[in-house]
Amino acid sequence: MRQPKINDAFVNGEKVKVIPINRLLKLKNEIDEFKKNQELNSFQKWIVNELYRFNIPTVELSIKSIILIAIPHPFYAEVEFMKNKKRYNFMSLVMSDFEKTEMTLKKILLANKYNFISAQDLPLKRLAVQSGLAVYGRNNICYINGLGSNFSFAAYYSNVPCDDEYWTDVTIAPLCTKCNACLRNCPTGAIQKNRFLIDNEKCLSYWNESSEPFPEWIPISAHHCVYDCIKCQVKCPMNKDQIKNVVGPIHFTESETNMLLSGLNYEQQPVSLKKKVNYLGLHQWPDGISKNLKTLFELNDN
Ligand code: B12
Ligand code: SF4
Ligand code: SF4
Repeated sequence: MRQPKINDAFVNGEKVKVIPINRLLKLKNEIDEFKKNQELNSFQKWIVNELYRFNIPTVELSIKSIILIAIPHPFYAEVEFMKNKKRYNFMSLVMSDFEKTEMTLKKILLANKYNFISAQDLPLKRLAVQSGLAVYGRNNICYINGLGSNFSFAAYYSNVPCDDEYWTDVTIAPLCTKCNACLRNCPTGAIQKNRFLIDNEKCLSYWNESSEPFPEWIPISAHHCVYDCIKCQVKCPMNKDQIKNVVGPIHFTESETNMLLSGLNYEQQPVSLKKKVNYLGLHQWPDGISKNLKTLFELNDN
């Protein structure tokens, strides 16, 4: 049977790659090799040893491929909070629309008598780069022509046949050889001069996704986002067209701000607040948001 034209079904800038399932074992062996030869911190060890899953699930579907989709999203949102009658402006990331992507995939695959299931905890960047969908940037984030780094990946196992032989070594974007803008703009020194792999335990995103207090070595001036961090992407020349793709301001009233500060359970939030929370993706890090907001208010009050 022939492969359906999955790419043509997506009309919002998504980029799709169908990868033969046997590449997963190849990738597992390559990551095993990487683990043997590299000194890794505890977080990296946890990711490569505990998080990644290389077992092909035993399900009714006869899995033949992985469908990897890069789903664009606005570069970031300007967000506006009211606190003690004062207005505060910060940045926030915006979620990719995973639901819509999955619906589109379902429509095209079912129409062609194929099916899929969600694939969790694959090494998505390596899959994308080695299958030729993306390249690594010096900041360790993936880039795709036309999207910059401004997308999230979603992966699915499917019974769509695929005989694409292409598989390359890890590749870095050519522009990175003459540019260090991300390294210079990283507020915590997570991007290292002498090593490609970032120190992910130093990455601001690691700390503001967690409920742990910020360590003292992170300068208060580093904080700019309600969660995560955009510093190594905003100054990147490969994102020059993405800078126009900013949404907002998204306004949070005084009472909404207080609800977020109090760490109120996301399920208990009023619908209007929940909508904003889901759009921005604040619900992903319920433990971090209140702590991050307090730090941002403190920074702006001084
Ligand atoms: C854990 C995690 C985090 C952690 C750790 C990040 C890290 N770099 O390790 C934290 C919380 C810090 C984080 C932050 C971010 N994350 Co994150 N994260 C993940 C997750 C779950 C795993 C990442 C991972 O595998 N890390 C382990 C290291 C070892 O893997 P690696 O970075 O790919 O390293 C490889 C390369 O360095 C390569 N390599 C080694 N030497 C060399 C040398 C050369 C020259 C080359 C080219 C390559 C190369 O081999 C390494 C091993 O495979 C993935 C989702 C997934 N399941 O893949 C999302 C994911 C990577 N994150 C994503 C995003 C968007 C981010 C942030 C940009 C969010 C933000 N705005 O702050 C930041 C970026 C931070 C950064 N500079 O990397 C996206 C990336 C999309 C994209 N465009 O690439 C992903 C894919 C999630 C998704 N569903 O889309 N993240
Ligand atoms: S800022 Fe420069 S070095 Fe960093 S990813 Fe972009 S092009 Fe590469
Ligand atoms: S996300 Fe922020 S802290 Fe992490 S590497 Fe990029 S600039 Fe540095």
